[in-house]
Amino acid sequence: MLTSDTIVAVATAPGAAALAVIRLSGDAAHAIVAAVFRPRRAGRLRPMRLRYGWVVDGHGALVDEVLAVVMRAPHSYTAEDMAEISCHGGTLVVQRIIACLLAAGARAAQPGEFTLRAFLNGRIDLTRAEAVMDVVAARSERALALAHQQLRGALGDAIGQLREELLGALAYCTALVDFPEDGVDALEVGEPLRRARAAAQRLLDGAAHAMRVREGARVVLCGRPNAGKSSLLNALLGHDRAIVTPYAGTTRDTIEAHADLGGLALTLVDTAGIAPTDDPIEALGIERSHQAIASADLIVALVDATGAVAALHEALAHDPARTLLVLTKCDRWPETPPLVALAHAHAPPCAGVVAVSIHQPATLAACASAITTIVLGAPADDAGAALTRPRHRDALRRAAAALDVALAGVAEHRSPDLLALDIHDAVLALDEITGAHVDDDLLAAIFSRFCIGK
Ligand SMILES: Nc1nc2c(ncn2[C@@H]2O[C@H](COP(=O)(O)OP(=O)(O)OP(=O)(O)O)[C@@H](O)[C@H]2O)c(=O)[nH]1
Ligand SMILES: [Mg+2]
Repeated sequence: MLTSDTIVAVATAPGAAALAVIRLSGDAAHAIVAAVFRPRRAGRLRPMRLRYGWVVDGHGALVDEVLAVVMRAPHSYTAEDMAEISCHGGTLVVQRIIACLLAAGARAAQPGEFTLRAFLNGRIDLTRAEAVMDVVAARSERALALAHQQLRGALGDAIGQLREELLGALAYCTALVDFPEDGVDALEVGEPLRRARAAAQRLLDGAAHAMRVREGARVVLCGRPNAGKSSLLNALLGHDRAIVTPYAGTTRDTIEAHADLGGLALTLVDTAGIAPTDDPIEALGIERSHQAIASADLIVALVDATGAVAALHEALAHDPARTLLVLTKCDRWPETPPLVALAHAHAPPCAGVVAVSIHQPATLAACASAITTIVLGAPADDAGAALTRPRHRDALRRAAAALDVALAGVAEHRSPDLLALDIHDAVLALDEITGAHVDDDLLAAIFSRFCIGK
């Protein structure tokens, strides 16, 4: 391991709290903590033993009552010598302790610098480093489960297996370069390449699903005034977020709310009803509705099932493939003929059709389930491994393209040195995912999104 300067940061959220945790990592972490910590009972700090005492400043004045612990490299988060101080969770207390630690020789950590060190020291690969942030940022049960899976190494391991297949084929081709008269055995090279290509495809097929699970989706409720948009928003949220009245034109601005629907983090957007208007305020609201629809991952188009057929066509005018058609107020159907049959018969193909009533919980559950099913798309079928970021998907696409070229080369009996070049390209693309081969700009971009102290 390289020698490293010692970084310090508060690892807990700012503000008043029961506790705050300050962490240090680097060669001098133990010495710096020892310089500011006065244990109640004499004796050195020993690894993994929590000690009770006080932090004192350079003049010997008491700063706070704390618990301190040190960890010895490589048995720590960063794989370096580390220390943690649990103090009272006040903004000023934390600032003063950090000032003491800086005065004793530490330097303030950059965002994500602890996890960056864990990566640079080889304790975790880049997929697991990213998963650390995903665990912190997870807004839904599924996103958290996915992040934990990746933290345990599911994606890193899957990419590692792919890489092994390729390295075997690469070694074979490289060995043949000195014996060109032997020619490439199409099975010896083709089989591992085909296996790797198929595994890459399975991961690529599940990428959209995994990214949705991680990022959530923006679901926009739209339709004519009075269609029941705000009522559905409130029903899906389980509380009254938007005003509902019998008067058309109640909602004038977009209203956003976060919901965990079926374990998926969704941003639900209620909009002003779309209808011809001379009122300039209403027109501004409608303009916002159109903007919201344009930014939607899924458009939920509401049509009052007791209303006019024309509304059906309007509802599917935006982007039918991204639209779930929702026929509302279905509790009223015994009195008025439903549009359901019409919707199925006349609507252009859309992502789905459901009927709801805010008075019938089963219809609301069906609507929620239709939303999450459409948003999620096809699930990945690779046990646990998933491409959770565009960066993973782009790199694996490049690996797959290089493999396609190599496989075509095998079929055309191309020379082993040329095959080796293509296989090597594929390996490099895989190494970008795990970080075995990655440039500093990408690392800086990834870790700058971390919080300080992580
Ligand atoms: N019977 C019945 N009435 C409903 C249902 N959903 C909404 N309503 C009623 O329809 C009226 C309009 O509902 P809103 O949710 O305000 O409709 P909206 O689409 O948000 O209307 P604007 O904000 O004006 O565009 C209210 O009186 C609701 O109580 C339903 O499922 N069944
Ligand atoms: Mg409304």
